[in-house]
Amino acid sequence: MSRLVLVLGDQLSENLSALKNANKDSDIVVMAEVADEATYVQHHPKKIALIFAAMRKFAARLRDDGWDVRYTELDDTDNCGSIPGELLRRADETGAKEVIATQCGEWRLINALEDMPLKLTVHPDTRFVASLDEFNDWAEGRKSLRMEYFYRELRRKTGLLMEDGEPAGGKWNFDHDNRKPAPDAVDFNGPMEFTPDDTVEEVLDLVEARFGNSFGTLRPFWYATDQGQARRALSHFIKHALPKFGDFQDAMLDDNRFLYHSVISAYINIGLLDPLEVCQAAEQAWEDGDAPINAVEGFIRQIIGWREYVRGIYFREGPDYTRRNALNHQRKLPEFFWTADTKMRCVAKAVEQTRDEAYAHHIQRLMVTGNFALLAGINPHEVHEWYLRVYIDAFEWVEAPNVVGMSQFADDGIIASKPYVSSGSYIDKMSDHCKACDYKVKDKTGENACPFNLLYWHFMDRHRDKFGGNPRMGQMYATWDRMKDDRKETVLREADQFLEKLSKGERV
Ligand code: FAD
Ligand code: DLZ
Repeated sequence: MSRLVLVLGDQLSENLSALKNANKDSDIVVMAEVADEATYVQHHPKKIALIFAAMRKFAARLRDDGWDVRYTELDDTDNCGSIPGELLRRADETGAKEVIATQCGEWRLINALEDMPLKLTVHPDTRFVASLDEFNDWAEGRKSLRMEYFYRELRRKTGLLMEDGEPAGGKWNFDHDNRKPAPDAVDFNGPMEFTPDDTVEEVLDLVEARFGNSFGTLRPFWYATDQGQARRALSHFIKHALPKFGDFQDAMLDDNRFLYHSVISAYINIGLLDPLEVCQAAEQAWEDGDAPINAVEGFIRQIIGWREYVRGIYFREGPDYTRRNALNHQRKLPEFFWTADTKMRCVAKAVEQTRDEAYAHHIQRLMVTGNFALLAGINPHEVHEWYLRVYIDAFEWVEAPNVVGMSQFADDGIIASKPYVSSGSYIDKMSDHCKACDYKVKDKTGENACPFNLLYWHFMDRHRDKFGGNPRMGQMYATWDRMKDDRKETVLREADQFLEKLSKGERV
């Protein structure tokens, strides 16, 4: 008897475990564009377009390869609107009684599938370097789960940048050579762009009609939507940007949205690129003498280090992770996260480019929008929902640990050993935003003082009970303690005034 093989919108890989465990001659692939997935948060229209277009192309590829694919388009009249509903409908249609799936990336959908009245066999998602069992074995019994040590295990496992059992270049980590301030000029023109073909155009019309009012600009749409295009985008990055990736990884510029970043996270996350293949391509560039070790090691660490590690944390910590709020932050997300209407130029720039591209690079996410939300005490669940909505690469398994854990410290330090907070001077050092900002980054108090300067000390002061004993923050508390009392009072008063304006929805 036929079985149904579920392929989700972020599982578009030929070597998907569900496909590998199915029989092409007798089993039936089910793929469905459904309202539940398209609306469980109000995704950026570019994200929905990428997923639907890539799903349609992948379905065509599977059919060419001989699979029987039952594909439901969003506007099909008999569309049941949810993944379990579509599976039940296809089971009715075909007489199938069993579903084969690959573990999906959000607890929400895992639970919905488990509740479905059909026999379900779930295979592990093998599109990662480490299995969840390997992560849990590594994590078991450790006092703290620092990414760096897990990363080293995966370097050994993959052999990436390893020479005779030792790290290539004599060090595991070359960050000391990275993270230079923003360059005066960037000689990379950004990610490879693709003109929409007929399939993509059809999807863009659909998305415009159904989701055109959501936050985010749909057109121009330039993302890759199949494996061939994604591989070309990867090669373009390796050749033209990887050599300087490390140097300017943390830099930000008013007039350059991508600097030397790869912009491939969405392609990896939905299955168009394989993470190991990406890392091997970067390693090859180093072996060929085309990219320096600091760039290549830094890039590989993001993928086999951070990406694998946050996935392990998401599944280890369980479904309540997105509700954690260790610092009891309760302020509402300010409206300017949607409008970009703020005098803080760095924030306005990050939100504008998020709206236009569904993309911001790591430091914009962590040290601009994330930093602001943490300093201002925004409710971390609201912050989490914002990130899940606005970025093209956002799926809960990767988004939530980055936001709830790394950026908002809401998991009480499982991921970060100290909160990622900074005053305006960090943003000034790493970017050119402050030069043209309405606020003055050099002003620590007063009418024009950069809000990051005020809020930084406010954060440190109000969370002293939690962080006062943290050795990595001792120096900052010592600086605060050395400040004169009247100066401290001014800083805290002005920060309070700023936060009051923020809560009232006044323009800040
Ligand atoms: P590059 O800077 O070129 O890095 C190369 C690759 O490394 C990325 O494509 C990505 O696959 C991987 N990577 C880098 N950093 C991380 C990380 N911290 N976690 C996981 N993978 C990483 N990444 C997502 O894929 N989805 C998200 O929803 C997401 N939300 C984030 C939210 C916050 C608050 C922060 C601080 C980071 C988040 N990240 C997320 C991680 C990172 O910012 C993005 O992966 C990266 O910006 C994507 O751009 P890029 O492809 O140009 O990456
Ligand atoms: C994100 C997304 C969207 C917008 N739409 C669909 C869809 O219509 N059909 C589908 O199979 N998958 C979609 N996805 C991806 C899923 O939301 C994703 O598989 C889960 O969140 C688990 O990661």
